[in-house]
Amino acid sequence: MELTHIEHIGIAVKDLDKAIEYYEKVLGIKCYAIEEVKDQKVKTAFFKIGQTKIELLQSTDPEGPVGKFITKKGEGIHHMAFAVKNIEQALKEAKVKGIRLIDSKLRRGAEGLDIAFLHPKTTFGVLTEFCENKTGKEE
Ligand code: CMX
Repeated sequence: MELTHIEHIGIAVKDLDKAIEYYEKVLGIKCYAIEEVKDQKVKTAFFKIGQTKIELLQSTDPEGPVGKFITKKGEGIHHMAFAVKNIEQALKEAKVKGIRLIDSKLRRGAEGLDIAFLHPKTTFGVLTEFCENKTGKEE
């Protein structure tokens, strides 16, 4: 597989507006997009530092993945996402190498990217996402 960079780091927060205020007023980086991803039961806010994004995630459903994470572990780093050249190939390779796939089929993530997750129990505790931008739009 070919990973090109860290696409984003996902951070679970309880209150998106309060978290945005911290990133903007303390760290001085501007939120450039807010988007609800219904499929993932989250509302997201994006920031960009160099080539890497920070994705803040507020759950819209306590039974969703971020809702459950917050209940169990509280706020904090939720996942790391790698940009890959060929997501289907990357998933195939991970599976062959014994990694448990959460998604064997691609999902549509924020910003229209094709995404898929690897289970944290087989990736040393880090929920890992692969992303490929097939939108034709520059990120
Ligand atoms: N990072 C590390 N470990 C995690 C985790 C995370 N984000 N979320 C759950 N875990 C751990 C649990 O604590 C649990 O550990 P223990 O067994 O030691 O207690 C273990 O993983 C298995 O948990 P589970 O019972 O299978 O847990 P869940 O039902 O909570 O599901 C997971 C966990 C990762 C399969 C689920 O959250 C998932 O499918 N995630 C992928 C989708 C997602 O996270 N979407 C939100 C982001 C969307 C976006 O970026 O747009």
